[in-house]
Amino acid sequence: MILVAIGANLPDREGRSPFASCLAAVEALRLLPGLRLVAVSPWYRTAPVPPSGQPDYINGIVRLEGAVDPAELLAWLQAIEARAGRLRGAANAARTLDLDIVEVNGVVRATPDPVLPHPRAHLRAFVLCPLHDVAPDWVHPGLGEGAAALLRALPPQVVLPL
Ligand code: PH2
Ligand code: MG
Ligand code: MG
Repeated sequence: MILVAIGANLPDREGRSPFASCLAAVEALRLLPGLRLVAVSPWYRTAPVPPSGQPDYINGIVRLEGAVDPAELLAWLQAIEARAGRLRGAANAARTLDLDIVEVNGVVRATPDPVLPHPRAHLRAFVLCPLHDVAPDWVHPGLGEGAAALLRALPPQVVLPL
């Protein structure tokens, strides 16, 4: 199982909304060579983490199946982000589109890029809620806990279904 988290909180250059950018990203992810997109989560409106003056995010997650080299997948995702007008600024800066690899077939690796599973996925309700929707049986390959248990361990975060 491959899990890609999708987030956006800025309109793109053409004024396309963050939600529209997320939906366009799903269509781009359907076309990745050698992979099959098997589920798209519901979408959530989420408060920025850490709290800031940024606009709320739209977040969701897609589940794919197939074999892929994680570095190659990362390059594909960065190309999709670039097409959506993504500029690389400070960490946690507002963005037109963010595609994060959460999980690749149970691989655990500490070396970038990418570190797997995503090093902050277990701390983020905006990842774990949609993750639980598409993969309720997923277990964090490093921590041995499922999404529901990881969510219960977190302080409250604002994650509202769209
Ligand atoms: N992404 C971040 C930082 N903070 N907060 C929310 N709610 N949603 C995100 O996708 C998000 C964030 C860095 O990638
Ligand atoms: Mg991110
Ligand atoms: Mg990212």
